[in-house]
Amino acid sequence: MNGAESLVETLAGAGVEVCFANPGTSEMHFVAALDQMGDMRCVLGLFEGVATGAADGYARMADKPASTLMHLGPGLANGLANVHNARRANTPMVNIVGDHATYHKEHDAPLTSDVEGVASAFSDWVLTSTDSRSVARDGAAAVAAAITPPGRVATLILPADASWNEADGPAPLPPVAGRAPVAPEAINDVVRVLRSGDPAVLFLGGHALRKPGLTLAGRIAAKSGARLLAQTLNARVERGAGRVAVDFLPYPVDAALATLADARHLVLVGSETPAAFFAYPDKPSVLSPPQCETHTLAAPGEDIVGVLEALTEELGASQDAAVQAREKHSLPSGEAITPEAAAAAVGTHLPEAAIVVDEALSAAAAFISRTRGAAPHDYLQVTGGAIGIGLPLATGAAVASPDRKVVCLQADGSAMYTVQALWTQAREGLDVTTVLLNNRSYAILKEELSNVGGDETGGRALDMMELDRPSLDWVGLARGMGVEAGRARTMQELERQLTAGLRSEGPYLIDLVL
Ligand SMILES: Cc1ncc(C[n+]2csc(CCOP(=O)(O)OP(=O)(O)O)c2C)c(N)n1
Repeated sequence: MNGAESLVETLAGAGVEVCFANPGTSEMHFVAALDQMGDMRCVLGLFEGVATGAADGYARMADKPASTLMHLGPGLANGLANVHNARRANTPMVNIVGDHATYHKEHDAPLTSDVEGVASAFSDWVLTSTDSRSVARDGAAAVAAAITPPGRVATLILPADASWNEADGPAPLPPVAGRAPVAPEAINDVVRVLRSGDPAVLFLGGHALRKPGLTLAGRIAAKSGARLLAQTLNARVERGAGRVAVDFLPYPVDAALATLADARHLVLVGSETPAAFFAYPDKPSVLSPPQCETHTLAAPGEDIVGVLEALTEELGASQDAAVQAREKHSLPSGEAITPEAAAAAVGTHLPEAAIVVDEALSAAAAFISRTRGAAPHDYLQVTGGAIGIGLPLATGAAVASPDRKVVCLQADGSAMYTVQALWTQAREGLDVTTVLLNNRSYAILKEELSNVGGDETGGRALDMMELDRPSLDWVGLARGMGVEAGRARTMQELERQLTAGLRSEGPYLIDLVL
């Protein structure tokens, strides 16, 4: 057995079932090992950002890591924006990055770079295997690092000779610490706050937004009068009819400030202290008001559900909160499609147990609001604000959840970063309906231009935000990659296209002309 084979067997033995890959020469032994070992599904992405975004989507739904396979420093660099998003989602991820053979590095061949340097900026754990006999142990350590709560990015760099030289065999997964229990003092502090009658917000993130956590948070809110609020961008929220409803902190600074204006206490439950996405002239960076005290009930890696259980007991909060009612929107019969009307149609027709991927950007608020009372679904967002994740995230989510419909709400500019994901969806026959929000512009940047005081700008600046010269043929692009597609210019056409897309069991793209 060589080093690469020992690695594949180690990963598979540790529960890593899928590898999202874009390989090169230095990874050929790993690729060959995938074939020989046969325990791992290998999914090809035609750009590394597709592989990393798909690994993120997979892990968000499967609750365990996928591996990626990338080609030296440049391959990894191509994938990093979505590694960043994954890290911000606390996604467990195992990146395998091939490198030159150890003895070849000194020759400074064209693909030589500081791979550890490239990896370090976006990984929680980085290691270069020194030789073939340590590869299995290193691989097991990488999986252990990735699944350490709340979920981390581990990058293992694999020199070619560590791949092809003789190894001893696979290595077992070392022990991994579970979620740490919360200190009783933190619980007591929050009990005191919630009993005080002061206006309090339970600010939810991570597993607090899955059904068991939300149900408990709902009871605590019902008993204490505290308000529930989720982070602006979340890895995965279980929402829709029958679930405890939770609003997301809005993205625009003024709206976020207004949402938190009357809070006297902000209780972090698996979330981070809310900060503005960007600084703006004359606006604060911190979104909670000055008189508001922040209390950490549970850090993202702590036992969030356990502490919510303890808190419900302490407060005697045994009554379930009211749950979200099913909402069906009356669909406007007018001709033009607006983001709001499109969102109402999607919310009304969303199938039960769908996975919704939201890279809708300027239309996101409309979709969040109109899917609130949709059939129960999971909602996945762009956690790190690096665009170009929607199509890959949907791809990975569909690989993880073959029995569920994935609906990808995809802004057009962002789609173009990783459009190759459509080809992977076709190749793998994935059940993804993409609603492509074709507004032919970087619309959100136009808003941002005026937010930073750039109202006076002229045509040249605005031209950097227009995608209409030439306009993109989305139906043609999708079909060119093997994905069925149709165009909707009116609400009637959208309804027809939604029916076709949701009925299809493979990938389908709706070019929604806004
Ligand atoms: C990796 C990365 N590059 C650039 C940006 C800056 N950026 C934010 S939004 C945006 C344009 C988004 O346009 P589109 O996806 O069409 O959505 P719309 O604003 O039209 O709704 C850009 C370029 C970013 N957030 N991430």
